[in-house]
Amino acid sequence: MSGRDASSLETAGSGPGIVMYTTGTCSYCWRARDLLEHKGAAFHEIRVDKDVEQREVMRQRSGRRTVPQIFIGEQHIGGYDDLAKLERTGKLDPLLAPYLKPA
Ligand SMILES: N[C@@H](CCC(=O)N[C@@H](CS)C(=O)NCC(=O)O)C(=O)O
Repeated sequence: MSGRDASSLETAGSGPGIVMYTTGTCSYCWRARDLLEHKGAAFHEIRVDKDVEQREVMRQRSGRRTVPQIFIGEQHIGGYDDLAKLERTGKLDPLLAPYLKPA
């Protein structure tokens, strides 16, 4: 396993941040990226199509094989559908609050 798995992606004072495992050609990844950008959230993207070790890290962490897989802090959110459901039900904003980019 590489030394730069997501658990090492600390940002000052805010834990591991938002991590999204993606590939370059995945439409669900584009939608998830758009939603997080629209919200003004800072996130780190890990391209598992370019890094097979990170694909394995994603599988181990999430128990899933599809992309995207999104983590907010230590919490596994799931894919785009799961992210969108949080948004629809008003639960996303509180989760993103610690990770908003400065205005
Ligand atoms: N319901 C999932 C669907 C994700 C999905 O189907 N992703 C495709 C790429 S766009 C994928 O990973 N396909 C590979 C596979 O199914 O193993 C979500 O909303 O994230």
